[in-house]
Amino acid sequence: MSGAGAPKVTVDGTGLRVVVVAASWHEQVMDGLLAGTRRALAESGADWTEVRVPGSFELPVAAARAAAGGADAVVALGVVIRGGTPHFEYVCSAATTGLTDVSVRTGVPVGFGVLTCDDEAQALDRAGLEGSREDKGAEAAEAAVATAVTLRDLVPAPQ
Ligand code: DLZ
Repeated sequence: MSGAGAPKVTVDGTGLRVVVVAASWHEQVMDGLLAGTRRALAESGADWTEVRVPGSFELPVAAARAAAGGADAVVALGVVIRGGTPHFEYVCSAATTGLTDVSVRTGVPVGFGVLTCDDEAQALDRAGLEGSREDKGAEAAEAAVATAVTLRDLVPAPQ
């Protein structure tokens, strides 16, 4: 998927409570994603907390708990790099389907900051590090905050 055409999203997230759920595989890339997310959340004015899980497979359950606990938005960060077995497809599919399910079922937007890459070079290029072409951690945070603001102003959340 190309990053071309991405919008520049800036919103006022003051008063929003955001939970960042972050996997732990591929430390250097994760550090970049987390830094981008922190930067974007600070710029938006939102308050946030961070929780770490072992791998991207564990992101949906952490996101579900955050949503049930009253978060206005969740940002999910992870890095999955293709190996020589079908494991890659299973972890990517579980993370993607699980996070989609959490957002649709709970009405709490989940920013999708899970990189699914063929190799580490692709991941580094999207990590928001010096020399990266893209900053997917920031993009995921901006998307989550923007969607939370849109939903808040659209209709009250179901009780
Ligand atoms: C097992 C595994 C592998 C092989 N690769 C990754 C990866 O590239 N990125 C990631 O976030 N997690 C990986 N995992 C771990 C799984 O997500 C999960 O934590 C384990 O299967 C334990 O449930």
